Amino acid sequence: MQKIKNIAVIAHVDHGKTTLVDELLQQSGTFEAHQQVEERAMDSDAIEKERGITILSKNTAITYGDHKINIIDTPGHADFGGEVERVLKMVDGVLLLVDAQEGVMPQTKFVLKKAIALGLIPVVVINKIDKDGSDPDRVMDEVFDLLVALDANEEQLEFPVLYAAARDGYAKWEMEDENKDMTPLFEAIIEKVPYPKGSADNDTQAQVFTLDSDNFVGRIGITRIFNGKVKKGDEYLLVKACGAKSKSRISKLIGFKGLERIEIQEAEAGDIVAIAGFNDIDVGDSVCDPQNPVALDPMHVEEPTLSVIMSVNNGPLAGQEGKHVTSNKISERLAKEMETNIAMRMEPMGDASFKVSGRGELQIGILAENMRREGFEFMLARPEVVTKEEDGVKMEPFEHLVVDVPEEFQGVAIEKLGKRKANMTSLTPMPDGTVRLEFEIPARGLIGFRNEFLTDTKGEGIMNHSYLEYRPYTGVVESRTPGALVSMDDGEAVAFSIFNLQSRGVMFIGAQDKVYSGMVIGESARPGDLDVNPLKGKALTNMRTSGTDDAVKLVTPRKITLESAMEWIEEDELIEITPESVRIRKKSLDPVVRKRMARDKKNSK
Ligand SMILES: Nc1nc2c(ncn2[C@@H]2O[C@H](COP(=O)(O)OP(=O)(O)OP(=O)(O)O)[C@@H](O)[C@H]2O)c(=O)[nH]1
Ligand SMILES: [Mg+2]
Repeated sequence: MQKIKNIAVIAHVDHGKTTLVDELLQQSGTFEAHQQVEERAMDSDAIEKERGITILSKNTAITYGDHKINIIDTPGHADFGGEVERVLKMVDGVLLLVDAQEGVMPQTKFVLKKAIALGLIPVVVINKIDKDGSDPDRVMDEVFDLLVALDANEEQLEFPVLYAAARDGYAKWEMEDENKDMTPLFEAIIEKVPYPKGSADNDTQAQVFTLDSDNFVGRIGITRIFNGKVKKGDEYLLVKACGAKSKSRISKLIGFKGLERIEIQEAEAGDIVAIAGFNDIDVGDSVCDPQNPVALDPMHVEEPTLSVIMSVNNGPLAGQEGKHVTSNKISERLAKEMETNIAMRMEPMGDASFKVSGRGELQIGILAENMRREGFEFMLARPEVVTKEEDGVKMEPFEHLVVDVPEEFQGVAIEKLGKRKANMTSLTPMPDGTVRLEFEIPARGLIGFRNEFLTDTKGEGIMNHSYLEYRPYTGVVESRTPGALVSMDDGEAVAFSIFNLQSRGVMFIGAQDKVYSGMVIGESARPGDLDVNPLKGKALTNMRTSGTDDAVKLVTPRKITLESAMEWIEEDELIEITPESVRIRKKSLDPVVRKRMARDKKNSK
């Protein structure tokens, strides 16, 4: 039997997981000498590359001496925490990376909590020790305290620690050691991570943790084999989480080697392989011996905490820029997403609309971004938290929030968060003159907070949050104060009128942009919406967009992105998303209806 180690690399966002995997691939000699490899090679998806973040967990395998090491790189952003949760059951050890300067952050806690609960012993890697502000001793203490707080057992508290600069390609056991290469980390993996349990002689038991597809063979399930063997051409029983069973033959078996996939004939207990041949294979399914099927526990992933209504675009510009615009197409696409993305949910709401739930705005935003790139057109409403009832009490999700701000902004941050029902749990002055504030806050209070926070801290504040738990509902939380500038006509915006409107607030559109009645074209400088006419006036020929003629200068409009729009909009507004545009509009395009609604709202207060 081959000697195998299965590990997942886990950490808070940006602490260097994917970079570390690059180095492990490089230094294990997995690539051919002439092979050109991109930086952060595991971030293979287009949006991952653009944003420099990992969204989906992905696996690779390397050979070190006589060992095969299967490595799963996981995403660090809190919204993709579900990915990490499901992967942890597939491995026998984790590398927990912690930035030597930032230290323990909200998602460090979340992922470590899950790993500890599963009984895994973390190999702690204090990374980025090359940074000027790094403080490995402090960070090491933070990790230890966190493990104690998480009720780690004695064995787990004796976790091994290494110091590393993944980007520079070295890891070491002691800070005093020389900066050489990754050998100490390879040794730690071989020595400290247990071998897989289970045996190749038992009946087959494997579980799917990721889906993939291939134009030739269709759906592929990436599985961890816990017992027995899987052989190409043999028949197995697929057992779904709901208990449904179906028999099929493995038409193709694929093994991993670096960034490549190779066809193999057979694999056995302990390994991670991809299998094709089961048309309805899903994440969480068990692949079992047909004679003696013993399914594995279905995967549990924490429930979604945020939901958004997605609906068919019914605005005046609908259908002009997208290919897929019908409710059927949207429904099909969402259903497909839910098969692979077990942390998300979808529920048809009637009226060509769907409730899409996930872990956060980024997760839902990435789905929407993918859809628009595929040619979809649709609308999104304001994100709402998912509340639930426990023993007759209304409960809502709470988040653990850490903000790092220069000292002078400490006051404003505390004040603003107080209004959003945040409860401060600690205040720590950091060596670099900033202050680290920790809070527990209803997830509702965080919706739309990022923009405000960045403005208040002149862009210098950093905020990070991660799901904590459900707690009793806290009542009304403050929301956006400025009103919207709403267009009262259809057509193309005229530079002259935009110039005149600039003094009223911040514009979202520029000259010649298409607008329609009820579309939000800017943020008003005052509370309350204002109907304005962006089409009025003469089309001046001497208008300049820049230059010294300051009498007619147009300010660059604020760019509306999918995520900034999700943060910004109010309950009575929608985001219109097409492959080419992101627009904000009022739910009701009719100004008379809006006036009546505003009056009713005022009267009911
Ligand atoms: N100074 C320094 N920077 C590093 C080191 N390792 C990684 N980085 C940088 O940190 C940034 C984030 O690295 P990634 O490898 O993408 O981090 P990640 O943990 O995979 O991020 P997510 O997958 O989005 O959670 C990149 O700009 C890296 O170049 C290091 O040892 N030292
Ligand atoms: Mg990454």
